[in-house]
Amino acid sequence: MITTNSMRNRRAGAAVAVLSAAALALTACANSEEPVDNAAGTADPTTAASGNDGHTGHDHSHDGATGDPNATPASEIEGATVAEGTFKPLESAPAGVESVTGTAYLAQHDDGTTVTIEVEGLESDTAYMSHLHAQPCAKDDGGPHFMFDDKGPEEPPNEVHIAFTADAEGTATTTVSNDNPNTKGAKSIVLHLEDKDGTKFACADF
Ligand SMILES: [Cu+2]
Repeated sequence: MITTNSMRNRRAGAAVAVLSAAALALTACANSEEPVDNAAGTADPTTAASGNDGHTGHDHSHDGATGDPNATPASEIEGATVAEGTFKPLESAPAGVESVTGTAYLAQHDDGTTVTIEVEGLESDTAYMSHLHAQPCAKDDGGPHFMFDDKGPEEPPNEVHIAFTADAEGTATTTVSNDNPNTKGAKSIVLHLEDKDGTKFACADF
């Protein structure tokens, strides 16, 4: 579902700065085994200096990916075009998260992209990871990560990652922003366990 917010936004700039300041991040997906080509990446010097020689599937560094529960949610950014999706459990969802529900919002606006997720049915006080993905949920559970530049690094800010932690009730709401507005190739958002395989357990189509 696509909607357009009617008024201009004043707070998106602050939200974008949160992400732009931290360019390093992990990748939790199985498609992240290839070495990162930093030379083809973005101009952010902290990314280029990371010397990241490729992911081994998972680590616990969330720089550039940690959501901000207090940021202006994507659904409330003035002047934004907002796509909305509903989280459904994947067949691979293990016990504990097999009844996960929720909503994802993908907003495009003058300052870039903002993603907000609202999730219920998680395990209490548990950390998870999510990303924008390049395929619909019905195709290979969302397929590989969405990348703004498909020859760029497999990490933020070239990808959109959202680390989040469920509260005692097993719910989580958080927001991440990116200064690139071109999310045309982002078809879904996938939720992952923080296990060594980054197991996909839920997906929402945009
Ligand atoms: Cu993912």
